[in-house]
Amino acid sequence: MARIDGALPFAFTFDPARTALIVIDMQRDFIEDGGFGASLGNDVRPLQAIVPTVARLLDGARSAGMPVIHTRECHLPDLSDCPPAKRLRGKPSARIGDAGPMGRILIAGEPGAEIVPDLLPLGGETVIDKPGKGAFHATPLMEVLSGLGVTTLLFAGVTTEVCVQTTMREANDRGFDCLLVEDATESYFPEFKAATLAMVRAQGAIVGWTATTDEVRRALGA
Ligand code: TIU
Repeated sequence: MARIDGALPFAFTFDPARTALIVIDMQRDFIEDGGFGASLGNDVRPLQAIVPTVARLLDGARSAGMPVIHTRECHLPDLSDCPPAKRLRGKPSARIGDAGPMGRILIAGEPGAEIVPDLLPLGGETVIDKPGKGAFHATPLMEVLSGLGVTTLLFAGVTTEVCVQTTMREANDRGFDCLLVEDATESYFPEFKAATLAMVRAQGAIVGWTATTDEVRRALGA
């Protein structure tokens, strides 16, 4: 068993052989100018800043032989999996499916929907395309995790309070012990990231634990 004494709200004990790392939506559409995140009016630079940290976390997980699952929020080219309620909400500068500098916004197969070059999945790693914010909704993720026999999930990616938190809550309800790697996740809103970390840990780890990339790497012997 591995143990992170400094995890919050209390020490986190886990079996690395029954643990997977889930990296949520580290896509150009959220991290680079001209994508979906920017179209919503956000400054994408804080998200760019965590890429090296996520790379170090990936390195630690891969060195430990831990399964890695990458997700991508994106839709079919005909938008049949994008509810109008999602596409038409608000007044973004470009909507899902519109043409942008990285191809059609949040559409599978377009350059913007790809994971950023520094974090590209390796052969053999699972990539889950998801139409929702949560990665369990309308995807095979649960079957993939059952097949791997994992009971514990480590989470990284963007954005903390939207797709990462939604997926972590979905996983918590499905019986997984969940740990959010706090410096390997980011939000466009610092106060929302801080609030998410606090609410995850509150009430005796009601959603799960938090720890840093270095703490996770040390626990994995990296
Ligand atoms: N807008 C925002 O903060 N996030 C998303 O739309 N998707 C993800 O978090 N991946």
